[in-house]
Amino acid sequence: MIIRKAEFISSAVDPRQYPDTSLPEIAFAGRSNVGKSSLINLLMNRKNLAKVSSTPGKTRTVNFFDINGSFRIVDLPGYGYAKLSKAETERWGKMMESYLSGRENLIKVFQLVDIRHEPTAQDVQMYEWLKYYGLSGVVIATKSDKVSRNEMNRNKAVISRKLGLEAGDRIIPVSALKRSGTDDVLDLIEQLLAGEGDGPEAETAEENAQNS
Ligand SMILES: Nc1nc2c(ncn2[C@@H]2O[C@H](COP(=O)(O)OP(=O)(O)OP(=O)(O)O)[C@@H](O)[C@H]2O)c(=O)[nH]1
Ligand SMILES: [Mg+2]
Repeated sequence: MIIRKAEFISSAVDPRQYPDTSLPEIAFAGRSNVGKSSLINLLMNRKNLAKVSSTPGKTRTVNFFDINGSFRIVDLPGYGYAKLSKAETERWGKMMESYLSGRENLIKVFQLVDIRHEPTAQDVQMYEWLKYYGLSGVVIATKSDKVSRNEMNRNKAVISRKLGLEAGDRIIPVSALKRSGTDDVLDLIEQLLAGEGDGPEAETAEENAQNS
């Protein structure tokens, strides 16, 4: 996939602030500091599209990005941030729940986990949530520059077992530092978007393309 355009659209805390549902969306979820925003910048080949910080809790809202005018990437606020107050945790839960449960144009949520560590209880809970909403199946293991190839394979197996991945599910190692893994993620996004196009709407889109 060639990224011709990647543009920030809006930040939302509430469904009323979401953009319209005309484009399919793929969201990135994961623990705070796992590297969601870094990966989005890497995929889009842009330094500061999504805000990155070494301090956990940088992304506090649901952030929408328009890609090529044909789909959206959604940067979700991280969880498991130690300093989060009870009120903030509740706010996070509400924000996530309303996005995950009610977003008709959301086709997949990529779950990011740190390749160095066994998934936390919250990672497992998040992934269960995605399963419940039919949005699971893609796990991205970040910071692969921090482990050897042997460790990578071993840790992938641990992550896979702990999250309960099934046949056909994917686990993709990436490194924002070494800029690796992006082609795999972009190819997968392309496949997901193509699959989304099955059915009558895709035919219409194809016809439109042929007619133009
Ligand atoms: N070594 C290494 N560091 C990374 C990688 N990806 C991200 N980081 C670093 O991890 C820190 C957190 O990255 P972010 O992209 O802001 O993480 P996030 O998941 O968006 O965090 P929140 O917005 O708090 O939810 C930053 O200091 C990044 O530079 C990676 O692949 N390798
Ligand atoms: Mg972030």
